[in-house]
Amino acid sequence: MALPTALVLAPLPPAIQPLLEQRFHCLHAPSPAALETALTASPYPIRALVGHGSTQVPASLLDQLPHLEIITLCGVGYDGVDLPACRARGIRLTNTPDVLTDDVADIATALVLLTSRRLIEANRFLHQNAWPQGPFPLASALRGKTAGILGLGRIGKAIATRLTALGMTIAYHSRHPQPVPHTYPPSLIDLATASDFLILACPGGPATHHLVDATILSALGPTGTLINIARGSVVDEAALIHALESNLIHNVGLDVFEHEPHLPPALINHPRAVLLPHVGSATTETRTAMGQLCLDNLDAHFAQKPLLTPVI
Ligand code: 8YV
Repeated sequence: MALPTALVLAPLPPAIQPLLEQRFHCLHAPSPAALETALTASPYPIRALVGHGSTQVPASLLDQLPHLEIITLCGVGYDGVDLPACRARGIRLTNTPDVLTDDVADIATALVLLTSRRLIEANRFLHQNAWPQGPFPLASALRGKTAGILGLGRIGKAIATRLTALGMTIAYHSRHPQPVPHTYPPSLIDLATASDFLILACPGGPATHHLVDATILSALGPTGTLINIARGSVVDEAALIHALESNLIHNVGLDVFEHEPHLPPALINHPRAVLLPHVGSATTETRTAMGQLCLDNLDAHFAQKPLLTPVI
């Protein structure tokens, strides 16, 4: 029997992709041109779509996939997928929560430490052999400082656990208060005002687009640090650059950006910007577990069994 056809907008991790190729006739489409070719040249109906947390699946693409049954994303985010359009077409969607929680929370914690203790500058200081000219300047301690977490889901809670262990006080704001031993400022601006570190761990998408704007950055204040491990779309990047350059905030630690993989030069060149290339879940162990979860969801779907991690 012919293998079902899967449109692969982003390959699964190296350990898993070969297993996908054994189960599906894979049409690889990493670019718009390749997608156009795949859509016109495929003699077989495309029944599955594989992507990652930032993959864009608009209704216009779904219109070109009349036989699509399931979208499986190698990532916890699914903000690029048109959920109402999927629901209207009866298309199922899966993501990969839980398996990446610890790694992403580790990166958020690393960014807090890198920014508070100025460790990137300290590393650069030695690579420039500047130590003989004098000591590296003092940085700031974490204990007693307030970490304000926007979005207290699995990742937000894991970040809170780590920062509590480092002696920080935790505040959070999310859609609803939760039964946790942390303060709950009633709005994002109240959270920013109360925070030394404002840490973004909320979903991406239209509901959070540019949630962190000039007003929020001004409330965070001239000694404040913005940490983003959520989605670049949550922050008005132009306002962030202005706040950095005008010393309205102290510094930033960013793993996500509005237009990945392209960053504005003003951010690239700013000495108080600690920047990472969206590596929150980027370990061999975690990405392999994410890829396996994608495969298991696809296997379950085509075997008419319950999905492991359904979104819809
Ligand atoms: C990406 C992420 O999916 O989980 C998410 O939503 O943003 C990342 O883990 C990853 O970079 C690609 O798999």
